[in-house]
Amino acid sequence: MSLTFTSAIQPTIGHEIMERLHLLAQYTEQDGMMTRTYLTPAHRGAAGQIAAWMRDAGMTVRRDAVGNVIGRYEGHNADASVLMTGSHFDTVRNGGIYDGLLGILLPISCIANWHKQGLRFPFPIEVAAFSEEEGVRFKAPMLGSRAIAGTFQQSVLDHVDELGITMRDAMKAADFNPLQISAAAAPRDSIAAFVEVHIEQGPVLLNENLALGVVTAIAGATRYMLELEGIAGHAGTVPMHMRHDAAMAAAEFALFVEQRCSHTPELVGTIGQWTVPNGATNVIPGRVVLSLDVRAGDDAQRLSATADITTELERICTRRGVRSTLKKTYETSSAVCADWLQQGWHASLERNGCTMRSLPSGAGHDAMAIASVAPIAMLFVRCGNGGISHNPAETMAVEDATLASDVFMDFVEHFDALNKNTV
Ligand code: HGY
Ligand code: MN
Ligand code: MN
Repeated sequence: MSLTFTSAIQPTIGHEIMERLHLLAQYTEQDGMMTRTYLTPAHRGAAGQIAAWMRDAGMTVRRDAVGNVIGRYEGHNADASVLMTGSHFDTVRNGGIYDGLLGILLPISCIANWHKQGLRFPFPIEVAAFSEEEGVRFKAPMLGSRAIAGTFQQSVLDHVDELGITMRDAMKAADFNPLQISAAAAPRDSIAAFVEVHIEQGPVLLNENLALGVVTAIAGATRYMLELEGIAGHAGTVPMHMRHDAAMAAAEFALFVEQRCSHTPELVGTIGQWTVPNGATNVIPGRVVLSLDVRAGDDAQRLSATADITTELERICTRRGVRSTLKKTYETSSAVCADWLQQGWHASLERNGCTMRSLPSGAGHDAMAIASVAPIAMLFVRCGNGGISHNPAETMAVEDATLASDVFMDFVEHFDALNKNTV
């Protein structure tokens, strides 16, 4: 869909970003909804379009072994540590078109703006379009940014998708070499800083009528896949007290997760997937497969909650005569944003007439993965529709895209001085 501009409206950088966000949305694997999972044809199409926009903006483009698309805008000193920015271009199923993509397209449009002016910096800038962050297809998130951080776990290559295809085979089918993943890691100390622009995915900025905010820390998370095995049986003949009903065990477990996570600020627990394989109306569920996602800004809170939840799971299963198999698929500590980078964002907000607002991120981001090899910071952009995200109703305003671009360009234009002040 291309946005038509009346002569009255002067196209801004925000208009270009919004138009491209809508153009990229055509690369989906489910008609009528935004679903772009790792290494599907839709994913490949989006990667090609992003690479083309990077080249048009004066960048050289490379793809690494896990499919990250990395645009490089050379500076005056090619040996200087790089200022890296970027985000992910995969989506959840039936998600929004801004999550991740804003953090790729906004820097590309800003670099195109500098390129038009022939402006270069003392350092190179890299825009990383991370190939996989949501963890939808292979149940392990942040595969792209972990590869660059050098923390990719080889065991994930054996994870299978819903068709039983391993990540390893999916990579080979897409002409990527799993044996080359370790070569994707950024050389030590090669990244001066990683800064990510992302929609807030929450209501804080919207409720305070603020367009932008600076992230203080990103909540840590633990994810599991849980299989409950009871005894399938005839729905009409097995008395209630004689059942080993896997779905009822799951229901009691789910209500405990909700109760345990409801009394601590910033502690959340979510069962996002819940299936009764081969279930039928007239069969007592013998098997249930669930996902569990527990997060908190404070790592001790999260670990205390996961300990209580796993203890309660054993109690429920013992009492109901149901077997459980709990597999941790992901765990990451909370990541703190570097003070000096936060100050840099605040200075750019102030120079652009914005109110200073700091806030934590309950959502996970690629910045958490890169935090193991470089100082990180994030700029949040207001969401509309109550701040909803991971939902087709996700939205943001073109004016906020323009303001975020102005602040991002200001931040980069002042980065060299900022970086020098830290040595
Ligand atoms: O799950 C998250 O927080 C992120 O959207 N991947
Ligand atoms: Mn997301
Ligand atoms: Mn995201």
